[in-house]
Amino acid sequence: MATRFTDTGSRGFLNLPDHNDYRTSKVVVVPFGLEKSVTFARGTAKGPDAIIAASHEVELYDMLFKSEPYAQYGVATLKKFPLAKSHKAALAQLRDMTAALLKDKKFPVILGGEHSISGGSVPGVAKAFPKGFNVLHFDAHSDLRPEFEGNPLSHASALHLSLPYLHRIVQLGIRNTSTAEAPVIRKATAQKRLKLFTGEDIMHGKKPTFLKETLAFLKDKPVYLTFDVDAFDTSLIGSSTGTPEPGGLGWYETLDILCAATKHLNIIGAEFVELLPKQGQHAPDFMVAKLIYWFLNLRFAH
Ligand SMILES: [Mn+2]
Repeated sequence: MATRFTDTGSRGFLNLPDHNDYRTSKVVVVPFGLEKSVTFARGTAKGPDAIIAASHEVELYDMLFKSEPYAQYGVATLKKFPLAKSHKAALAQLRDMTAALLKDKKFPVILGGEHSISGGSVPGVAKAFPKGFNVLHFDAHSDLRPEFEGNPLSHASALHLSLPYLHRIVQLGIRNTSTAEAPVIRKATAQKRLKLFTGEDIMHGKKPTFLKETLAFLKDKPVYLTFDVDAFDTSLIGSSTGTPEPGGLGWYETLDILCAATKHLNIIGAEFVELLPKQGQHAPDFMVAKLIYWFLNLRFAH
């Protein structure tokens, strides 16, 4: 394990030279900049590098905890490795890595890359948690298309690919779904496997009970977090994501949800996908890096 999963020395996520050893770190960051099925703006392959570079500017003192919580968990970052050539083989590669890390009692943080990586990570979680697990999903899009433009492995099918493996899923911040997804949503909702809350439900007060319902729905099993950065309102994420949608989550609302989720749910791993870094626009890169650090603090220092 240690030979395959070695850290990047002093320049991994957050640049923690004294707390980046694989053996002693609870968190392992996996850069997985897969970009195979992107249909609108391109460039998400550069997401992991941009997040790691921006993380070096994140202040390690967390104002919520009034300390530097990273020392309590440690973060190893994997050396960049070549992704398998075909889309299918790359997903299998990520499936095996995710399962191996979880079986090694690590907390994987996978940096995409396009959202179709869930088609690898989620089956990997299923291997490590054969008694079942739930998924908490932040996104502007429900990503439940059986296929998109003839491709069942499309980023627009990320959660459709994941559905057979998971027990239950809650989708938060959704503002865009499609005719093809409506029957999938109806069926999974009727089976009590899916709850979907829109951007309006959360940000416009349409469903004030969304958080309570989310926690109650997911708490019976371990939870994997899949976070598409286009869940954020376009005023925050701008054009630094492939398929932006207006009307999304704010920074404080997102932190509030993650604070409650880390307190009440057993989150066992996470992925952050669809950042498309743009030269000269560093605010979204920095926001995602800080989001991941503060999420880890909430997860491990609560
Ligand atoms: Mn999305």
